[in-house]
Amino acid sequence: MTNFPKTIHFIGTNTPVGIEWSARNLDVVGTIPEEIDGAFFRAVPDPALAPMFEDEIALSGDGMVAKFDIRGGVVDYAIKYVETERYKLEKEARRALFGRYRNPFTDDPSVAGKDRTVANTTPVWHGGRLLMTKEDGLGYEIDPETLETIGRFDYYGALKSETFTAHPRIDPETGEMFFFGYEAGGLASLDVAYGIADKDGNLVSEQWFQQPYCSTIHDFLITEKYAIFPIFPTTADLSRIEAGGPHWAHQQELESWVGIMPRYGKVEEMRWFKGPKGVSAFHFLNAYDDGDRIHMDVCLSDTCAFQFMREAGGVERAQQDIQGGMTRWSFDMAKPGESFESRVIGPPGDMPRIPDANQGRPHRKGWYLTINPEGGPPVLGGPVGVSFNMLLQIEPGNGRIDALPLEPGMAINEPVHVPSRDPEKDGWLLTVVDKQTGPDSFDSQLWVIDAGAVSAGPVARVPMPMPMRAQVHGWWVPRTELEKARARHAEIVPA
Ligand code: V55
Ligand code: FE
Repeated sequence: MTNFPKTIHFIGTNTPVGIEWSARNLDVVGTIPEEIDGAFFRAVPDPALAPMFEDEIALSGDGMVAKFDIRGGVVDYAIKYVETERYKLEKEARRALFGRYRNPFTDDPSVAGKDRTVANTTPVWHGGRLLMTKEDGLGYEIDPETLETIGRFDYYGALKSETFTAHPRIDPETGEMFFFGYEAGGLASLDVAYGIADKDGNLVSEQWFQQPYCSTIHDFLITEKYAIFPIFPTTADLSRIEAGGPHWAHQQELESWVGIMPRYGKVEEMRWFKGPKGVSAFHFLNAYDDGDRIHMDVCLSDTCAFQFMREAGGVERAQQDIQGGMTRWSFDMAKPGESFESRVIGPPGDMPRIPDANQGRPHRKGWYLTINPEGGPPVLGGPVGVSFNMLLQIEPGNGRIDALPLEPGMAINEPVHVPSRDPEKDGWLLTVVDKQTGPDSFDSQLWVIDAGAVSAGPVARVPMPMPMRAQVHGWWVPRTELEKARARHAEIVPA
């Protein structure tokens, strides 16, 4: 793979791999607990072809869907490309036809009007369906057993939005999926679609509203009562895009906003709260109701984490100079006004996780990734170009922090959480860890970590026999869910 640009987007753990492969009965060092029974799906961007432009970025890599299938302490692995319309067109042409990130005006004229999404951000499981998602388009449905692509998923024509978030939220009690799509009505439009699918995966509502300016709404939140849409000032401009320029530019002088509406209410009930200027967050740990108050935990930074978005907005700030912290924003819904409270509850970091059962409910613990200042120079790679090298556990209630720092030259990807059958236990974290062995070469391992004892390190490790490109997000699906989906499919399509 020597024909890729030698930029941060294609070196280190972003070195293209481009190999579809599978292996059964991988070696396990240590013992994987029996109660870990299911599939760890991963979204891995991996460009199949060298880009049209030298300034191509990591976020445009073709989506690959990977699966660790774990049962009885045994691990199987497989990874395949998501066969998006874009992937298939470029495969046929044997060269890149789609140009810059989220800019169709830079494409080869032969693909005008074709679906540009690469479905590379989150594998989402809901209603017995696996979707590979990216926020610039609709999800692609994937066969969870073969990893083959079934096709673009629009709820059988019911969904009107042109886009579907990579961060839907699922209520653990009702099984409903709450989701949104921004730029729902087209490139740089202010339209945001807010949707609900019932536990069986049927679309039951879709409402549209307008955001204050066209921002990148990467993630949102639900509580038992509310849906929460945070808006940060990284904005799109249609004339800039039409001129072939960047889709996003960070505007340091612009306010942020938080829109909050009853989650089963009408979008007209949205209340807008005004936040600090210039801040940014891509992910939220969780939110919950506390009487009339709402608390939400934000992976907040004082500017946008993506260099190419800062540059486009004229923000000159080196990656290592970005400040931030895990920040709790608290809203009093009984009081009028636009203001809310803010306090830092943990170190800076991102890729947060809570147990699925705590979604929208109070969380006692949360896990996320950070850069350890004492961990040596961070490994290059990942979505923003530098990798995390420490796993953190926070307990917002008492301020306690536990950490698993990695050795210098190591990188950690976002974990998934697997619940324990023992209510006294915190469950397990599964994550892929990379150790640098050369400029663009790594030994990667799947680690199984006791979520209640992260500093103790992994209880089991699975050395991987092939190179692994940096993951974005993952999703844990218990065996019972996989089997229910398989049984339902067998009813519909008798073997
Ligand atoms: C993110 C990731 C994306 C994207 C936009 O993590 C934002 C944030 C992997 O793709 O297109
Ligand atoms: Fe994300």
